[in-house]
Amino acid sequence: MIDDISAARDAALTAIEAATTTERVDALDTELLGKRGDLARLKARLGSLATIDERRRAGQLLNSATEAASSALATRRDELRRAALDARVASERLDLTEFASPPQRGHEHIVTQAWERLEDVFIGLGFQVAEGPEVETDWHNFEALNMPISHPARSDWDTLFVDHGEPGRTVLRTHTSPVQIRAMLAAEPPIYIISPGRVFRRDTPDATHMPVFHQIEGLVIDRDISMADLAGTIEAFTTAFFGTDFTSRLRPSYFPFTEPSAEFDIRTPSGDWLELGGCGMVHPNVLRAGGIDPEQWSGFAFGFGIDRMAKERHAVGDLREMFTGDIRFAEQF
Ligand code: FA5
Repeated sequence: MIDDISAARDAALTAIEAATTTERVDALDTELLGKRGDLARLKARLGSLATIDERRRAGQLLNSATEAASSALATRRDELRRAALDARVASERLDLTEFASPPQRGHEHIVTQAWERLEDVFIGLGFQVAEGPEVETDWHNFEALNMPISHPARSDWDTLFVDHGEPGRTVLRTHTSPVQIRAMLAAEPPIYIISPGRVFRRDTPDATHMPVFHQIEGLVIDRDISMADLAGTIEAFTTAFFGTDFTSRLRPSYFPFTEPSAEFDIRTPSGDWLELGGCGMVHPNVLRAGGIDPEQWSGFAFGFGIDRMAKERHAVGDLREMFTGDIRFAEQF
């Protein structure tokens, strides 16, 4: 009897394990646990056992076999249901990836590209990058740069004023040159800095002018610096930035904060000359305003228009095209 129960139990568990459909599990449920099932038949034979002890042992074994079969049926039913559900979910899943275009990486605007490239070129020449505020005091933007309040050269910069403090004394910086003063006041010479940034003027937009544009300032203060150092630096920069199809020239000019002063022009491969910026030897009054003794130190400074450099590098016809925000324009570069 004991052996029969064990055998019936093992056969039941093997059959349940082998069931591959829920219908088969339902059929096994009736077959094994139903009134005419194997286990029920064994139960009917319990009465034929000789002793109470034998009956008790066989009864316990039969109960545990019934429980094992019933829990195996429940487990198998669950497994099969879950597998059926997974198969349905998988078959009904919509794969939309083929309809979506792959994500595209953007890139920097050509002015930012030029800005970063300029930094790279000058860092390679040994310069450090300095920063200054876009809202400036009249003193940093003009006065310390050798343009006292009555100086006629102030009108060369069509200044935008900020309504702050004493009227007319706070400006949107018209050039990056005030960073020269800030750099001199912040550190002892030797100074080798560049400072790229945004500047503002009441200029009417045209092919080469914008009211908001970008400049890069350069300042070198050291012992025995001469105009030859300035020319050499500008030449090295022109080839590094534009390549060897471009040439540059320095043309005598006037700025209140440099003496002598020059205009820096480049010749494009098409043969046109384009003014990129001003430069010159730092005026002694500017050195003094920056707390530097002009008897001991000398230096040069320059200020170039970054937007015009980007325009030339990419042969863009009109500066205004660069700031329309039209993605079709930006994507070309
Ligand atoms: C200056 O702003 C001087 N601070 C440059 C300087 C620095 C001279 C250090 C000496 C020593 P200027 O106003 O010429 O100079 O402007 C310099 C350059 O900025 C111009 O050559 C041009 O390339 C660019 N620029 C000027 N105005 C505009 C504008 N409205 N739109 C775009 N670029 C401009």
